[in-house]
Amino acid sequence: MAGYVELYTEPRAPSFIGLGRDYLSAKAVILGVPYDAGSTFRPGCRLAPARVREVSQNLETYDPVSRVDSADLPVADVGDLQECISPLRMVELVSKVAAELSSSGRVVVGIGGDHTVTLGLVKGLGRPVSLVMFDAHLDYRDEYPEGEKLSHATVLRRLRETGLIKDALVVGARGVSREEVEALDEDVRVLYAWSDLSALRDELSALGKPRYVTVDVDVLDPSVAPGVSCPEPGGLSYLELQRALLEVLEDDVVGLDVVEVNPLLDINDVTSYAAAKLIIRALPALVR
Ligand SMILES: [Mn+2]
Repeated sequence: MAGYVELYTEPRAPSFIGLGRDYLSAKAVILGVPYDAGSTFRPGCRLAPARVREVSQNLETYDPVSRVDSADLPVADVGDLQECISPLRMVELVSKVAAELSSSGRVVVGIGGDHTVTLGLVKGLGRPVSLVMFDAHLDYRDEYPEGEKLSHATVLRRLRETGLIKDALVVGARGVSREEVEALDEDVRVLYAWSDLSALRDELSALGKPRYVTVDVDVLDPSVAPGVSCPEPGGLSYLELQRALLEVLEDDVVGLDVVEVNPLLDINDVTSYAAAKLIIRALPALVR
């Protein structure tokens, strides 16, 4: 049986931290989605999967505290989804590949691509989940730009409409519109960037399970992650994000993505490095 993975993905060298492609025996699988037609401002994040893989070669994968080396874990890198222009086709292909990969309980780790790719990844889970979204923005517009229903600025709204997201917690938001805030319902909670992040634990205890986690790297401060399409001042430090992410990953997480790295706008690849390190640190929690 030729599966969707063989049909719609291509291996990419170098692989993320040198992982193999054998997804059948893996507990987590990395999938790049080089798609940025949903970027409303400055394109370029279709180049992120390749750049994040490349810089991952230069990062240490060993954690001296847990004594776990992420490069030794049962994780595979299947490469990238074939390139898509249409958002509907991208969502369809991503969801088919993600569904196949996540059967047998494998956790898919998506590397975007713009934030629209999360729609496909969540759809691929095939069951309702609760969402934790790290993002400078709410991505809750109905149309953006005017007339466009499927862009990175509308992704949380579209996710809610699919019924696949029971409830959601947005962490680190600070660039929001009146329209979005007024449209939020009580099942979407927001921990703004200026709040005390120690409130995360209480917020998580009120959130349903299982959980899908999406990290838009623009949640980081632009001084930490300048390579993003829509930077917003006042963001998290790298360690604040890593700590918060690891806290979220303590409990019943069925999928993760890291999106919106834009290598064309980056400085010395620091944003790609931040994304790669975050994934390296997240892997042990995903294969437990
Ligand atoms: Mn976003």
